[in-house]
Amino acid sequence: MNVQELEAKAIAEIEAAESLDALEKLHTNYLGRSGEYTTLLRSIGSIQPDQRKQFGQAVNESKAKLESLFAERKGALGKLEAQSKSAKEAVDISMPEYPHRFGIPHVLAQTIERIQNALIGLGFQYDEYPELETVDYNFKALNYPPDHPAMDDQDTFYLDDHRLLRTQCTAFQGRVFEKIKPPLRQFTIGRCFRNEAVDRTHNHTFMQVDALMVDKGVSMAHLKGTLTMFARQMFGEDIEVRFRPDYFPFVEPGVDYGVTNPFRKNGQGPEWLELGGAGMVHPNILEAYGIDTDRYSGFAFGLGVERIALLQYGIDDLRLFFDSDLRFLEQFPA
Ligand code: FA5
Repeated sequence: MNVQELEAKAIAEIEAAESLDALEKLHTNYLGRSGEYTTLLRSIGSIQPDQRKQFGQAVNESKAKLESLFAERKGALGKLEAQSKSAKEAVDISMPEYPHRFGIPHVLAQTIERIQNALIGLGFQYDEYPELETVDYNFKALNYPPDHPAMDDQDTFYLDDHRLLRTQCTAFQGRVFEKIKPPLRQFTIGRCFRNEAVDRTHNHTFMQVDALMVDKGVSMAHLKGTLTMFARQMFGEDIEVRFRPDYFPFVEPGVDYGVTNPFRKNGQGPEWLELGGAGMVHPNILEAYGIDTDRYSGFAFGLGVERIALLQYGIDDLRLFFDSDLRFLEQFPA
């Protein structure tokens, strides 16, 4: 190949090079130490002596021409590559951002907050108590005679002979009496556990709100007044309350507490719904904690939190609260 042919081939390839890498390789192939131009120069021995000078000059001029062509092409390709790199890395600020998903409090958490606000408004103080309780606080301190059948209604999960998962928040009473002297107004909300056949209104794990008030001259009238005010705050002014005699070992007298069903239409659905139990604190309990029953008396009540939520929202199955189904939960924005 003579100089002209080699140069023409090199120019065509330089112009066709599409990247700086490819161009670099071409440079080595043609102008590198063992490139095509070096090979061509070495062939000078086979040229007629009087033509050697001219040959040498032609090769060197061609090399110089190629060098400047390489430099030119290198500049152009460098620019192109920089442009496409920044185009690839560019942030498109006109793109809409991903929508944020904000959580909402669970419907039961909303009900709990309303219960807390209502009772705090009535002068009660809130605190939390253990779910894993002793048999003593859950039953014995609450005036259950040993082996009394009332305990059978509240079968639960025992860890051993002395510890169980509490069956009722009423278990908080012994702990309150041990640390607070009357006058006192305390309440708690928390999980309770029972060995229970699960249905629309019963679960093995559920929540109760329990309250306890002890002061001078506390009577059944205070209990009824408190639970009437509570019902109005939770369900509205039109609600009616009902108290019927009932038995719990820790109250005397004891009542069950129900409210009118706000979702009853045209005689459909139950007229009254039971929310829980209540009564005057049994004197045996006050005496066991050294409280003078000639001066002090008290009332207590314990209500189902899920039952309150069912009533507030007109839901007919408490199992929905535990299913974590967003289609249900999203219906209760805070
Ligand atoms: C009690 O647990 C008493 N400790 C209430 C009490 C407190 C009476 C203070 C007197 C003084 P009872 O077992 O009826 O009572 O339960 C009270 C309420 O808890 C029920 O009315 C119901 O609303 C709720 N409850 C009870 N068991 C379940 C359950 N398995 N699932 C959902 N809610 C329940």
